[in-house]
Amino acid sequence: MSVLTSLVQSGENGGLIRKKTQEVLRKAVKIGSGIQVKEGRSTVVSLVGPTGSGKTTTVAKIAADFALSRKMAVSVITADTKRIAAVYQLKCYSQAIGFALKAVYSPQEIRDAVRSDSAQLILMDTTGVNSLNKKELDQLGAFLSALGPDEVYLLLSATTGFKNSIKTVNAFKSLPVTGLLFTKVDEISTPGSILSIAIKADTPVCYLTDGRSVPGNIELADAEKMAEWALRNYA
Ligand SMILES: Nc1nc2c(ncn2[C@@H]2O[C@H](COP(=O)(O)OP(=O)(O)OP(=O)(O)O)[C@@H](O)[C@H]2O)c(=O)[nH]1
Ligand SMILES: [Mg+2]
Repeated sequence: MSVLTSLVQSGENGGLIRKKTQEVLRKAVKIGSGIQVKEGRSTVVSLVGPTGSGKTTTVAKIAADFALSRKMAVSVITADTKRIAAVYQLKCYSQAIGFALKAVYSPQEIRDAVRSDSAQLILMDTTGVNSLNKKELDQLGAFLSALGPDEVYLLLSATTGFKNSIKTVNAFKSLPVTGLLFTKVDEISTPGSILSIAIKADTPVCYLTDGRSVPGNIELADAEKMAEWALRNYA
């Protein structure tokens, strides 16, 4: 039995210790406010991350939230033109949800696409990056420089685990990441590891996703809830 388990289970004091521990954890994790749409100009947000971390699905979820629930003009730019069917995947969502979609092949095309786009929210999907590959990271960096984003969210799959997630966070430090977005939270039984990653990364957590449904299965990060998760196994 771990020290924490025995403490939170220690008779009358257990509840108090649990409450205090939760409070410490809640204060230790940074939480971002999520996308704040600007007045009078487009707000530009890019999702980046390792291959298969959920970037395209999450772009569609965010696009659906802003276009359908908030009735805003949304457009999506995809810089993922290498993988077979990558553009097709977004095209299906764009038709179902009703957002404009543009594929770009170079940093110059990104500049032109943003300049000629008047949508309230512009989202950019990107190619999955192998964080051990500096060339791929540099290429992504060039695309982000051309985009000039307000926010860049690094997507981490909750299934990846602490060590590899921190390696990814460190590798992406060369890019202008403004927040973390954890995906696939529904696939793990110990979501407390997310809290450890967030605290170690010292970067605000903005959103969590917990399923494959589009629209839906995305919510703003909540420190209270995350701290509660961390202690779930110490009931
Ligand atoms: N369970 C679960 N699956 C998810 C979630 N988000 C995405 N997925 C699934 O994860 C897989 C990969 O999602 P994509 O959105 O294609 O990931 P990606 O990062 O765009 O992948 P690449 O473009 O190949 O790098 C798909 O099968 C999605 O349905 C989530 O929150 N929970
Ligand atoms: Mg993708």
